[in-house]
Formats: sequence, structure tokens, C-alpha cells
Amino acid sequence: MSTTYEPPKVWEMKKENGGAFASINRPTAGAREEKALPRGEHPFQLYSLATPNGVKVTIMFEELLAAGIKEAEYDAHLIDISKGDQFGSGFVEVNPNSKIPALVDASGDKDIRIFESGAILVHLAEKFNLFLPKEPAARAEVMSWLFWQVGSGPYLGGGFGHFFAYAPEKMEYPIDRFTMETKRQLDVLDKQLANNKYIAGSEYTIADMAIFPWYGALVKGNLYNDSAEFLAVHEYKHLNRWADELIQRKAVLKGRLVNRSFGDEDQQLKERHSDADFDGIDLTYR
Ligand SMILES: N[C@@H](CCC(=O)N[C@@H](CS)C(=O)NCC(=O)O)C(=O)O
Repeated sequence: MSTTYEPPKVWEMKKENGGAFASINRPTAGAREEKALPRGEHPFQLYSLATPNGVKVTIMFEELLAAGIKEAEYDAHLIDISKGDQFGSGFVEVNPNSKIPALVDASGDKDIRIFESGAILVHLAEKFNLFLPKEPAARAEVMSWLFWQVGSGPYLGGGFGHFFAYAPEKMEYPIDRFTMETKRQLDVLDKQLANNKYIAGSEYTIADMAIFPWYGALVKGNLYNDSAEFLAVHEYKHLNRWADELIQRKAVLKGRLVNRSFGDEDQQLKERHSDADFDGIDLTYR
């Protein structure tokens, strides 16, 4: 593959572009096969995978349960995106965008579907009145950082992570462009955390839960191979301080392992249906 490219008048899909995950990508939406979703007995049915976007939600569930909210019990079903589970008809009914995480709130008379990790966090925070303050200024700060993450994350994941770790060859232009932006984002967070204990101020909120699985994992060296050294993440000392504090929280340690089907065997909780499922799982952050 050459790094110079003359686009044709009209783009057409080639069979394979060689990148990781290329085999599941198509330029069309919608179900590719009839496949019903499994259903457990709890009020919440989560369909997910322990990628950073999935982990935002499982941290939230574990935090709600740790706070004593029994009504937040959930079944977490594994969606293997490398096998195309996200294109099954049942999943597409819950998320027409075919991406994890997707949630069914079955706690009321009628099921409510929620997709987009940010929307799921807000739904749960509002429902249980936790991790999202009501006071207008404090709420606006949390929402601003939450939407900051949802808008900024794709430059880190789809931009930097893709070209640094997944593209079929290393290309200077995109790696340079997205590294610049990723480091700028890390600096935004570092400056915010220089003056605040948590992302949105003195309280731990859904903004922390959204940002930790991406930027916390990045500075802890848990995202995109050897990117920590490349990005000199040790330079962001306030961000490191915050990430180190968050990994002291049991709910964070638990949430990051739910729906995990990769990595060390003793840290994989593929499906979660009760707290007892964590028996035998090593929660150590590594
Ligand atoms: N903006 C979405 C992004 C979700 C997303 O990109 N999910 C990825 C995994 S991290 C996915 O399901 N990819 C499958 C695919 O693209 O087919 C959110 O925050 O929920």
C-alpha cells in the first residue's frame, strides 16, 4: 500500500484494506443476520464488551451497587465485536448504530433502550440520583466534561490508536497529526486535574467514569501497546495522580473486567449475572 493516494471520482469498497477489524467493516448499517439477544433476570440488560466505551458503563453499575443501590442489579452479556455480534437483529434493535455498549432498562412497565455510553451514564445517574449533581453549575460542569470525552475520544481511539496500533503500516502524517491532538487532550486533562480532585470538581462523577477507561488507561500504559512511552505519559503528573486514585476504587477494578474476553485468563469475566461471578477473578490493576 502506498502512502500517496489519488482518490477516484466515486469511492468504492475494496474487499480488504488490511487494517485490524477490516473484515467486519462495511459502509452500510443495519442487521446482517437474525439473532435474538439473551435475556437475564435483572432490571438492566447490558450488551457489551470490556473496551473503554464498554467499561464506562460497567464501572457505573459497579459503583451504583457499591453505593448500596440494589435496584441497579444487571446482567452483562458479551458482545464479541470481532465476530460481528453487533450486527445481529436483536442487537441492532437496541442500538441501530451497531456498537457496544447498549442497554435495556427493563425496570419499568415498558423496556427502554439506550445506546451511546454517555447517554447510558446520564440515564443511570438520573434514575438513581447519584454521580451527577443537581445544582445547575455543578451539573453543567459534569455534562461538559462528559460530552468532551464523547467528542474527544474518537481522536484518541479512531485517530491515534488506529494509526499507531491497527493500521496495516505506520504512516507519519496521521500518526503525527493524532499524536499532537492526543497530547493536547492529555494536557487539557492534566491542567484541569491540577486544580481539581476529580474531573468536574471535588466530587467523583460520571465524567470520571467516562474519562478513566480512555485517558486513565492510556497514562497507566494499558492502551495501544507501547504508546505510553511514545506519548511520554509520565509528564502528565496530575492526570497520573487522578488515575492512581481511581484504581483504588473497587468498583473501578471490577467494572473494567466485566465482559472482558481478552488479556490474562484470571482477569476475564466474560458474562456477569451476580456479584458472585467475581469469585476467582483477580482484580489487581495490571
Ligand atoms: N460513541 C459510542 C462509541 C461506541 C464504540 O465505538 N464501540 C466500539 C467498541 S469501543 C464498537 O462497538 N465497535 C464495533 C464496530 O464498529 O463494529 C459510545 O460511546 O458508546
